[in-house]
Amino acid sequence: MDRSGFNVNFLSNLLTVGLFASWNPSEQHAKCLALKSSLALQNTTILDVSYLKADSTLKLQGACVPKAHVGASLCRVQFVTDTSETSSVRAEAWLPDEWYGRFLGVGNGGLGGCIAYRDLEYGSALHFATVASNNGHDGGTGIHFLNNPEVLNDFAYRSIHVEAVIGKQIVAKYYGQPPSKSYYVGCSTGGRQGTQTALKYPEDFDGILAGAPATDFNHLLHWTGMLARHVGGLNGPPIISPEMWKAIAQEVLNQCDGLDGVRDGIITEPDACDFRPEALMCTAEENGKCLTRPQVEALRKIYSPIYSAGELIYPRFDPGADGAFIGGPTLQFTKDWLQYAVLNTTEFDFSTFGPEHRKMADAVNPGGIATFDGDLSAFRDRGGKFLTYHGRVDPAIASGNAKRVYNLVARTLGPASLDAFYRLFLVPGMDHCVGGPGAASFGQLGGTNAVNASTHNILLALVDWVEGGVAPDTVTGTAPDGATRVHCRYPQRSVWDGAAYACEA
Ligand SMILES: [Ca+2]
Repeated sequence: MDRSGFNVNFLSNLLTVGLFASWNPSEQHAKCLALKSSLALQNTTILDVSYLKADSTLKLQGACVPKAHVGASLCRVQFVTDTSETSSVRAEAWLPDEWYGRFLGVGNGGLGGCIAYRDLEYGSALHFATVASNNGHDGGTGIHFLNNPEVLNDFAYRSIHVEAVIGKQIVAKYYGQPPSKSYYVGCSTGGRQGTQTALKYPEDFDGILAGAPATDFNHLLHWTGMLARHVGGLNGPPIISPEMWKAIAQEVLNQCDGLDGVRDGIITEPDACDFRPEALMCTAEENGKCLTRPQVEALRKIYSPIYSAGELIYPRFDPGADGAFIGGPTLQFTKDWLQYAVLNTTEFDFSTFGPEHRKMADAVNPGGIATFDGDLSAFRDRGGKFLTYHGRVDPAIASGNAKRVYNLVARTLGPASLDAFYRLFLVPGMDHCVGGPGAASFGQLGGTNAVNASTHNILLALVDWVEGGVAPDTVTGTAPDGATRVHCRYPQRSVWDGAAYACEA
């Protein structure tokens, strides 16, 4: 990645930090291999150390992906840290030759289990010493949680702490000095991990970027199961076909696209959309192009929040999000979580799934997974900065949950505004973590990095905030067609002024 693209703030911060490592490839190569015998870390075994050349392909064995791209020349340190007598976290550090003095921990996805190689590449190419882990188990299923509460603990709160504690020691040994600042990035489960880390280990990171956080985890998985139950997808095919979902998506746009002032295929504020599925109801014979009454009733349910005895359990499915996603691969997370983590059993009939399983999950709350706690005071008071974002057509995690968590933090801590340390950017037209028709590329992990400046790259914006005290007012995203749009921080609103979107308090 070209350094010349960085904006002035970012460069000036680098000069202030002044921690460029001496950079001589053959020297770095030798220093790297020397780590094999010189690293002595608590509860940790060094599995391998290798020097990787820039722009090369790394073949992987036993990983979730067969290969990884290496952007910058770097030292790769693979290690495993025992976290108890029955659990361990396997991880690797990618230490770029050209290091700007910063540490970066990265998260995982789903119930994984998978070292995030693209994130390792992304971070190291931006000159961070970057560490990723397997989250305490290998692969994407929950079977490893069965009869193993310590593996659950790694998943729920410990693996990122291992990355920080052991990773920073590896960095200090290799470069001869500790990192100047430490950052974390992750999305989905990674967003939950970042949130959990801010709550539980506030000293680990100076800046945390938590995308589409899977916070209130038990309720999220309950909602995922209930959506499938409503559309009949728990046992067999859903009652709404993919073709019908396309017709529903069109009708949602017919009713709500124009609410923001522009018919552009994007609903800026889905919470303003009072979608009436009855508009598509069959007036005569069912013909596959209109909705039956059970289908209308199912839509009424998914577009309503889940309440229990007056308590909000989880927000509604966002109008505009892809309904065909319901009952898809993420439903397995709900089943695995209930079976292996909550019920801890080898036999579970998922067809019986219902509200009583939420109560069981709440009661057990394995590993303290919930991550629904507004007390970020320790992280705030140590000067930490928290950036979060959420796509408004995210079918995997309702964007209403991001608002809900923001307001939980606000009423727990009590300030008029969280702007001083916590900012949430809502991204119209963005799917889960990345993608969608909106201006969904802004330097978040997994997304393409359209413009390498802190105005357009939320990771660099976090660096500017932590190191330069310049907080991002907006984040500019780039759409698939190259168009850009300014995204607003909650609770500001995105308003069309006749020519462009602007943010209004
Ligand atoms: Ca619109």
